[in-house]
Amino acid sequence: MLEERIAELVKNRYHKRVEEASDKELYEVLLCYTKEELSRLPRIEGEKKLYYISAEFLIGKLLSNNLINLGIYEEAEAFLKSCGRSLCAIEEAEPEPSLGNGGLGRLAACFLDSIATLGLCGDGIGLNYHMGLFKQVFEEHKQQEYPNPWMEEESWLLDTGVSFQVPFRDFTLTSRMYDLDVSGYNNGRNRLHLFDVESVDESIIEDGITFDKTQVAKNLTLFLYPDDSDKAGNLLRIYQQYFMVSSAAQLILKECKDRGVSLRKLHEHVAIQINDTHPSMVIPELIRLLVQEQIDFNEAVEIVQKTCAYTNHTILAEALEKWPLSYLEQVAPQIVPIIKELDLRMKGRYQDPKVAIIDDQNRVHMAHMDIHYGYSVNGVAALHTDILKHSELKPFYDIYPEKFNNKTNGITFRRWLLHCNRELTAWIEKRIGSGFKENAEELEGLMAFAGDEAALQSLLEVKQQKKQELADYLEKTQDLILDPKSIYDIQIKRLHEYKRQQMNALYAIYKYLKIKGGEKPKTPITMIFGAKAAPAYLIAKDIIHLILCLQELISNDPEVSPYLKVVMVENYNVTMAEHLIPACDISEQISLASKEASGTGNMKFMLNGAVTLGTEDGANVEIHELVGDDNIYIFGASSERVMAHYENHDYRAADYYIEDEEIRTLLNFIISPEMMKIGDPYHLLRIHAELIQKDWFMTLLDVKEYIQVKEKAYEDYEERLRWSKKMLVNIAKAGYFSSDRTIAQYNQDIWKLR
Ligand code: Z15
Repeated sequence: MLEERIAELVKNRYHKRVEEASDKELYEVLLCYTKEELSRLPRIEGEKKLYYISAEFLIGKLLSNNLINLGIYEEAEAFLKSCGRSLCAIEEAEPEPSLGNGGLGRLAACFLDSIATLGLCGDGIGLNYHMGLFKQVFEEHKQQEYPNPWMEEESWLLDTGVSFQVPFRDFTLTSRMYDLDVSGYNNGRNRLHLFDVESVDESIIEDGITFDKTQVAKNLTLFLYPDDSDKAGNLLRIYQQYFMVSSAAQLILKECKDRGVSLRKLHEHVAIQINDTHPSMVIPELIRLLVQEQIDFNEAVEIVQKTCAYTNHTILAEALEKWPLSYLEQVAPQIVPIIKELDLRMKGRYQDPKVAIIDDQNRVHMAHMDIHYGYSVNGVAALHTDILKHSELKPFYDIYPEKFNNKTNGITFRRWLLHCNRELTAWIEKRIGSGFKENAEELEGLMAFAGDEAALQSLLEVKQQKKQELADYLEKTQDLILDPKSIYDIQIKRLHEYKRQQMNALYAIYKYLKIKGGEKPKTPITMIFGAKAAPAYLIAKDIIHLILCLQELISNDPEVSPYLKVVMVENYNVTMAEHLIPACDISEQISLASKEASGTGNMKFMLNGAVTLGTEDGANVEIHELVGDDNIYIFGASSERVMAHYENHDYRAADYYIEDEEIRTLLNFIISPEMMKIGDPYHLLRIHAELIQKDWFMTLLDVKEYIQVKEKAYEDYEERLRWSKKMLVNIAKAGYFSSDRTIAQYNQDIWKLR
């Protein structure tokens, strides 16, 4: 069936045999074939339906994901192989949709996979950004941004023909709905609805990623969150958000009417999950539309309150959206009186200005609206939810203790194990059977092999193969040469000061100087970075510059380069992560405690047998509890201590610089003549000064213990079988972090779909 249909498609389209077609042609045929198969899957239905609204869905490539979930990957691979073709090579031809920045968007994609896998009726709703996130290119050791078009003539998108009118103050736009089928693993399908503007015009993009921000009808869905550092950027973001939620609200009400559901009972048939505050305007928009449907305002508020649930993903103040009322007036004045009324009602009940929706500067606190007018507020890891309850959102927790709940994040094992690490999957299956593919907790059964030398030895061989494969891939795609015999120490995530890539860079300096001084590591070390910086985040870009300069300095130093290599991969994205994670020995999760809400890369690494070097932050805390002290490297100040420093304003980086010679040496190397010769003194001086004068995320507080603990990890790596046991325990305990578990909990506690 599969064989005949694929051969037929190749013949009809290209008048070729499978053996003769190009990889790109075969990709297009597989795309077409897989779409046919997807359309045959039954839609998942239910009395109650979830809508997961998110500004980002970082779905990654979809071909192998769909083949795996359809249960036909092996068959397709075997058939192609019999024609002398490689499915892996064909996958390379697929463009990656980059409809997300990082963790938040990737989480939404993992959730869609698990919702369908659990057979829950739930669709995603988002925007169809034509260029997605920018493409990162390194020029003169600096990040440059370019557009990243990902939509081709043939794609996974289905034009539904469904469209809505979205009313703005100065004009009305027509939204058009494009769908992606979301297959469950051995289950039916849901959909991801991506709304687009019919009038979008890619030709207004100038050089790089700049464009006329005032031409909203032409630019609305061009890019994912473009520069928001100025007013035009902020306004555009509000335009995008309102466009998304108005389309969403209209779709939800339309589907209810089509199902014959009375809108007065909306909450019995619909749950809406608001992913961070980007979709928060769905609350006033739904109220507006229900009132238009002749429902009384008070009742509309009650209905919406029983329908909407909010997930918080950060406590970083700058990431919590507060829109000036005047901006909302400019974009969508029709929701402003509703927001004002919602605010007045709460001001009548609670006098504490900390819980006001509209503050004394006339800014609308989107999260506050979600908490007052939703029925659930959840954090994304145990520590994060604790901080929300007892510190960040304490005044709200005091009012609504019953609304707060934790849902520790998770990842889909289909992509982050079965797809990206087939060798490890086979290794596991050989030992505990295939039940773990349906029930991740069965990985625990691997604990029986903790003393099995043959199993531990072969686990090391699997890791070695993935390291070799990464070296081959990076050589082919980025001209980078890796030593597969070295330790792979990897930090991949968005670039942000709180994630502290700068601390890892200081380690590179430390090690460089040690090697120069004659202390060579027993096993060579490869430090791998991957990170995009927001275009307007200057310090983040300086940190990239620092890392790229170190990369060059070290690779040009024959005394050091056999023992230490620093590489920063270009344009880090989901596809790159799928190559890097299986090859990793040491997973860097070194955020300043209290700042990383959860992290999800930490879980992907653990599942692939990397050992974590991290702080007690986000989900690292739960990883630590699960694997125990012997199977993780923990360092750094506790979240309590960090929060106390902020409260008391008593952290001074300069004191560390002045009083600690070792720290001074590391920092001063940044502006040493050898570095200034390679890099741009302006940027190196700026990051040097930043670390001494501000260091807002307390690098210098933790850097010495970080170095110490990392040295210990490298030392332990030498005892290969003991190390392999640590790897095994990490894999065995990773079951908890399956997004199937996370979604089952969302459903049990929040959505109650069945
Ligand atoms: C984002 O990726 C995250 C939080 C945000 O508020 C925004 Cl705007 C983007 C991340 C968190 O930083 C990370 O810790 C968490 O694991 C992830 O969301 C998913 O919850």
